Amino acid sequence: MKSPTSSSQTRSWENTLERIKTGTARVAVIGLGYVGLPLATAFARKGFHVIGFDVDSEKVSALTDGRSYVLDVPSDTVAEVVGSGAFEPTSDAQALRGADAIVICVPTPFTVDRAPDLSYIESAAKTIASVLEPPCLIVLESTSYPGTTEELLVPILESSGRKLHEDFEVAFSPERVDPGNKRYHIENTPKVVGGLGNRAGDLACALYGSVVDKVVRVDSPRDAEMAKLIENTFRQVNIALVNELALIAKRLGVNIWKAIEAAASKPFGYMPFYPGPGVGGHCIPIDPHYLAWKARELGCEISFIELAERINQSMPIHVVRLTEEAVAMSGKKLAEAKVLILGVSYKRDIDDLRESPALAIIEQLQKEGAEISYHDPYVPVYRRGNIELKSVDLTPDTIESADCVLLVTDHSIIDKDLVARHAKAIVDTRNAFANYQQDNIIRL
Ligand code: SAJ
Repeated sequence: MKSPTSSSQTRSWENTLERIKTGTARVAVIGLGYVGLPLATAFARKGFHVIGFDVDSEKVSALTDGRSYVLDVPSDTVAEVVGSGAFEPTSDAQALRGADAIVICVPTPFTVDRAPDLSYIESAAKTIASVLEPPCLIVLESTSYPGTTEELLVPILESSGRKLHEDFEVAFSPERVDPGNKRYHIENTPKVVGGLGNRAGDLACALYGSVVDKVVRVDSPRDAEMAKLIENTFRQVNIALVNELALIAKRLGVNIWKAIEAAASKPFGYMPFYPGPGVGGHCIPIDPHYLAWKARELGCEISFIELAERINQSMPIHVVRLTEEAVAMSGKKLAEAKVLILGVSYKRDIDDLRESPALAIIEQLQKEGAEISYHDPYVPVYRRGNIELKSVDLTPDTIESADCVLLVTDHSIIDKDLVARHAKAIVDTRNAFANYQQDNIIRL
């Protein structure tokens, strides 16, 4: 690892660019979650001295001990970069002093009334303002509406008395981390980068160019902020469309999954999306809403996103009605039925529960009196409000004792043969039982 910049070395924008290009810059990453940790370790493995800042001391101590809590970052990688000194996890903001570049990777959830919650960005910006030593490039990665970098981040940084374009530069670069994706990772996923001004763009492109194969430079942070929202609104709207088509197909007696498979044979002008029990995750249910919120602020009509939200949010209730149909096969009503749910995370082969459709499904089933158990090898304990459940083993007994097995998340590891052999009734919301023709399967 090359020696990090000591604060005594002369620091100028030219030197900053040079240090970035030669991999000797001090790079800080604020927020060490599923976005920040892979980025921090990627920079560290390229030889940069990386300060990883997080307010969660448990995260910092796990990393210091060489342990990872992010599915896609092996503990060996953490141990390697922490052991070599290339990566310095900390909760001490003073460690950010002297950084040539600081990347903000903090959450942007909703507030209680479903408005953008920018409090994490504000807090990170205030932390930076308190230790900012010029010259420093600050890059925002957290997804937010177009204008956030200029309208929110810059004023907070300038509250330190430092001046934009003199003491600091800013850019936006959307995260494109897809948890559990075995094919795409930081290095081989093209990175969109938009600097506020040419120097910011040059610096940010050089920074990301040192770790990713392809940098896609755009003219401004707004362009980059908008690109991200286009990507995820595209997904949300198309998932809602195929969910609505699935409801129509069922009435038409059409197997939607087979129809989609046929449509996907078209080599151009089509991209398959699949119906499901609803839309979970930290991106798709949330990012488009940030755009809709800003559009409404500007007085723009934006009906697509609201309609897509309504349709996607209605799917869990539709699934509960299918479950009611399934338990009726045993002559039961939901209020007296036992339902075994397979998979509660928001998508297959990951452990993330955020906005998972299973949350709404469990809540509604319990509201209607059903007795719930679940099996999810990735989620050993399910806690929500006053509900606490433990994942049960998938055995002939646990399957047979349920009036219905409801598959919400199609983890690859789930033994479908065992379920098909022992279930009284199955509700399949993911076409996981496509190859099983038994008549006790109700499909979305
Ligand atoms: N879903 C469907 N039908 C589909 C696709 C997804 O019902 O055809 C559901 C999933 O089950 C899940 C939710 O939608 O509950 C979101 O799924 P997702 O595949 O979009 O996965 P995410 O939320 O992890 O989205 C991420 C996003 N990555 C970033 O924002 C950086 C998204 O832009 C990626 O396109 C997506 O991963 C991906 O392609 O896997």
